[in-house]
Amino acid sequence: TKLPLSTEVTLPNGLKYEQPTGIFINNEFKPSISGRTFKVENPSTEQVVAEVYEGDVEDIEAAVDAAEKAFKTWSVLPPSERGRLLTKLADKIEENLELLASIESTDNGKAIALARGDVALVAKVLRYYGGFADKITGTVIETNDGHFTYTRREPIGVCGQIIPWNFPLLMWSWKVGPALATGNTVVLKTAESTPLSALVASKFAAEVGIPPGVLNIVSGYGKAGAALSSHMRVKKVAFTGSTNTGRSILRAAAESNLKKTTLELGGKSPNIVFADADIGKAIEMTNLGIFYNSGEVCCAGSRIYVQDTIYDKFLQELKVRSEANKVGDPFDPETFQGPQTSKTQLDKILHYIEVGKKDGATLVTGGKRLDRPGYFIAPTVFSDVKEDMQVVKEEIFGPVVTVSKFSSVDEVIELANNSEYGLAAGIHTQDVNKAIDVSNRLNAGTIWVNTYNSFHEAVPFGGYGQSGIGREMGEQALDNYTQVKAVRLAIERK
Ligand code: TXE
Repeated sequence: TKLPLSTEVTLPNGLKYEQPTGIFINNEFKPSISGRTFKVENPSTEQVVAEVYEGDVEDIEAAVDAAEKAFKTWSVLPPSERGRLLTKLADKIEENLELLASIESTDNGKAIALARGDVALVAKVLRYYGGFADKITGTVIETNDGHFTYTRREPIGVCGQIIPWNFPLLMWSWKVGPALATGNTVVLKTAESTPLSALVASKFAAEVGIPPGVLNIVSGYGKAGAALSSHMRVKKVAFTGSTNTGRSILRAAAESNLKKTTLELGGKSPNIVFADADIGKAIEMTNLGIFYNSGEVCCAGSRIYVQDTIYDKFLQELKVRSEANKVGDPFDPETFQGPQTSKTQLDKILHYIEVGKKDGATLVTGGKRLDRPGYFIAPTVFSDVKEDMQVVKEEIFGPVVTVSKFSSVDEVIELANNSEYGLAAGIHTQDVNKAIDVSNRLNAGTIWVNTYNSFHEAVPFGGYGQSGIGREMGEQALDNYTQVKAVRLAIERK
């Protein structure tokens, strides 16, 4: 029997809604061409929430056809009209905040309070880029050589976008907002473990009047993503996910049509606590830095460096603080940490915990799966680590942090920068001079001083080193989705 194109879902908090299940092309949900489907699991209960159609190469083809056709009209629409539609979509997302947040908590497993924050930021991102739509301008360049010269910033064409499962709807907005504002059209592939919210939000996009073919969504696995990154008619690809997959996307882009590529990849971000920090606040922010979103954050502060004179006290307080994090049902308003998003992620993290123990790190707290259904892991802190241990070098992407000791500023900068990644870094100090000096010397795309995981739609985000290429959010993201044309007119004096 064929899967219906919409199914009624009752979420764990009792909310009922209609979940679209199809591939979203030309503002319509359709079965995948192969007819194949896959099941979506609630990681808190290990139960199936819904089933959706699985897109593959041929669905990507159909979506690219639709996006290419829509580009002809969308790209030349008065920009304010594109802005108006994005703003309307932002309003619609906000009106449905509770539903979308509940879907995120069910599908990804994140605590409901965090999910509400995600969806609120989704609306802000769309509104921010909606506001930019009619403010994208070229320049006139005075060359004083008998020419009139100006530039235009033009959209690129069909954009392929591939997103992960840790912030399903937020990643959707970071990709879709700037692409649509600048006049591009989109084929977006969601992550196989979290396809639900993007389908609902895309239905809203159609409802507010975004024309058919402008935004197309394909649920599916890596193969569908690979079809996008190697597609000859996709002119730009944007990806968030693992560094390895990022590499294969860049390779596919190079081997196909040299499509413009932006990548937002992994990290192993240092979080530095100086002896002159407000220790209470530093504990809050290092705790939040790693355990926020169950540690499934690309910029998680997964390496804590503490100055030697406060090290013992800090470690003891962090142990107490992390043990106070409420881990459990994401719909409990008190919950801070939900389950890991999938069995695969759970197993990967538990493996790293074993490796850390075997390598001789001291397990200060946590280190185990909770004895209940769902993929829950106790907040885990390692101390007595060596810099070359796997748990210090590699991205674990879970609630696992290492704590090391340092004595001088120069030493901690060397330790912090000793990573192939460079997504973010945290500094905790009450000395402004030190904060600025250390910020200047750290190799990271974002530096948080006396805070952590603090995002804003106007602030660019992205990585140094192998953490990625390009910046998302802020004005910078508009560069990813526009290309500059220079026009030179010879002036004849008659
Ligand atoms: O990532 P993948 P996975 C890291 C984190 C995590 C690890 C593995 O360390 O434990 O990656 O997670 C699609 N061509 N991050 O396996 O494979 C895939 O379907 C094109 C960090 O989930 O990178 C999904 O939509 N696309 C990260 C997306 O890529 C392909 C967030 C991400 O999956 C593809 C997620 C291919 N060949 C994981 N193969 C962050 N930076 O926030 C897979 N995909």
